[in-house]
Amino acid sequence: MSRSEILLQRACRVIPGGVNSPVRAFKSVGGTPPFIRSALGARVVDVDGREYVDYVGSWGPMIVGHAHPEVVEAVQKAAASGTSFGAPTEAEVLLAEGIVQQVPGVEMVRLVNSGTEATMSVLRLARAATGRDAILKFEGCYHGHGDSLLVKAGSGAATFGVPSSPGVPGALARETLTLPFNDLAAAEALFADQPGRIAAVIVEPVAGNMGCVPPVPGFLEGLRRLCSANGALLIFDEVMTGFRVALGGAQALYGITPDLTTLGKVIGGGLPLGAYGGRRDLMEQISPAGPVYQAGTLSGNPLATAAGLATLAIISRPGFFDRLTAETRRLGEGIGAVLTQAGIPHVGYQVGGMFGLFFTAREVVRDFDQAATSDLQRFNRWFHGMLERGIYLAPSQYEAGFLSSAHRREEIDQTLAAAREVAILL
Ligand code: HOZ
Repeated sequence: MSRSEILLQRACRVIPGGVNSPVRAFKSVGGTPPFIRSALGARVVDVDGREYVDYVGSWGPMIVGHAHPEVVEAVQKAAASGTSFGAPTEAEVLLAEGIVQQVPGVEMVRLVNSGTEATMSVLRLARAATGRDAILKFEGCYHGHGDSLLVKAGSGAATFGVPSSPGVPGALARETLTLPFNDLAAAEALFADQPGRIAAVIVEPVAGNMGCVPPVPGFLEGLRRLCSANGALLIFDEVMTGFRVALGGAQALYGITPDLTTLGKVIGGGLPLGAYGGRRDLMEQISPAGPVYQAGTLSGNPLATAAGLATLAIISRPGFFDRLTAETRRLGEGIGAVLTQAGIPHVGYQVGGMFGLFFTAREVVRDFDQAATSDLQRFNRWFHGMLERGIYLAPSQYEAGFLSSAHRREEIDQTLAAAREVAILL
């Protein structure tokens, strides 16, 4: 028995499913997840000493690679000065200023501890600011595990076939309206049908929790227009895309400014940190500036802000995103060419430093139903074939992959060599 198998058995006795977040389990692909011992740059090493090129990147945050010396030094320095004060710090101000400077729609920002906290909090604000209760989200978009948002969510919920979780009060779920991603006509019809009811539209501007699905031209622009015309707020959930598809996130990449934005992952540089921000008049309604309550003992803590600041400093350097985008494209197109040569139907997308691959005979994937046409058996063979060859991909067809600046020619060539071997077994 491997050490990972032994640890999983022990874990399952004391942790539900043996993992602290469902997507880490190999439930849908079968087998035992490698328990990770350490990581450096683009590679992780498991407790059995096996090394993998890592395209999970802690599900997005590790954009400068694991244990980047500048991030490690910043965290060590911060830790030596105390790990939490429950009082304001200079680092919080610096990080907030950095976010405001880079993200077009963010004039003020509140730091929290996770993406889920950010999305839960931003919905409360949107409801308070509009005096309306209903929200519109898109099928297959995942906005964390808050009650209002765990309806037709992608990611783990889609992987495990849980469209909406038990325990979500029906009254709340009824206030969550859902439509297919990229379907602007449906959103127009819904607004026409329910005037004055919708507080906010929340969307992943590039869907990254049903695989990676970019917006079709006009979709985000149309949502912007619809929200403005109907007194609803447009929320971009950029927990995944923020500081990942471009320095200013998807809103900078596509030139659409939402009213509110949620952030997470990259801004914490691998430590727990999320944020929500947006128009000043809205954010000034947050307590103690305004009446909308939201709080957190560890919010903006010194370790997370140190890691976030160090990471933002690195990714702000000239050429960072050009190179990351080019390498991600080289990987995605390289895998695409290998699969085409092997006669395997597929659709692949890359945006900035994220990518997706669907084993489907469709020509395009635009929404969750189309993503769900993927051949899951083939995905499983792909996943395990790559893992056996030292390539660590997310264990679900419905997840995106992530590159870091530590992924160099060597890692990508190794990945493509593995893909060539696996493609003929699919
Ligand atoms: N958005 C990530 C998965 N799609 C979150 C990772 C997690 O849930 O653990």
